[in-house]
Amino acid sequence: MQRYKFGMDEVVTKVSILREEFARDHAYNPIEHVSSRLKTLDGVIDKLRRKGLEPSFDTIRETITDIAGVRVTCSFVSDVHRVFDLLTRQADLRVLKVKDYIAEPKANGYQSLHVVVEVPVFLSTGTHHVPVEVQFRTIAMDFWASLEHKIYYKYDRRVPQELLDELTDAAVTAAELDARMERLHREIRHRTPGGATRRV
Ligand code: 0O2
Repeated sequence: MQRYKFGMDEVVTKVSILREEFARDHAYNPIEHVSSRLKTLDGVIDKLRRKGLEPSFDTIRETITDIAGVRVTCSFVSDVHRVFDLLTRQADLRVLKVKDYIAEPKANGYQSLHVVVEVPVFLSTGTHHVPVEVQFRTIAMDFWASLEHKIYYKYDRRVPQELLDELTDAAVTAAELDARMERLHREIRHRTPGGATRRV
């Protein structure tokens, strides 16, 4: 677990460096919030059971790639892609898996861009490569996902259908809000000093 924590810390540092550089050199911050978490051993065993696998260190190493998780919340969808590109292009990271739930939202409406990167962790025993899952999303996507997560816990995964329908509907509203805010943001960025807008 310690190696996963170190890998996670490295990714958090990388994102924090990008965030600081943007704020200082570009006077613009595409990253709103960064958080990280290590899955508990119970959580890992639970996930293995859901996948129908027996818990062993080898199966954990081979199949569970989100023990270390980092979440990057951005203001706009374009920022999500921008920060994703900047991180995954870094030479010491290897991209293992990408799941683009923004291009293809889940049936319940869930949206986020997930990537599993392999990070080298340098210890006294040598170099160890650990997977870290990074989830990129907008504030609206994050708002939706945290509420949905809470509802699932509250109903112990047996959520009434009308609530599920309403959640899916709310996800569409969140995506519309994202598109609208992005459009406004672009208009403001291209507003001329006289006040006229140049649409892009
Ligand atoms: P937690 O509590 O965040 O750790 P795979 O790992 O590819 O075999 P998995 O785990 O389904 O299969 O991968 P996926 O689809 O990339 O989802 C991983 C994580 O994304 C989940 O972790 C959640 O954090 C988030 N996620 C995925 N789908 C949903 C969703 O419908 N609603 C919400 N709120 N979050 C979602 P965990 O381990 O499920 O949970």
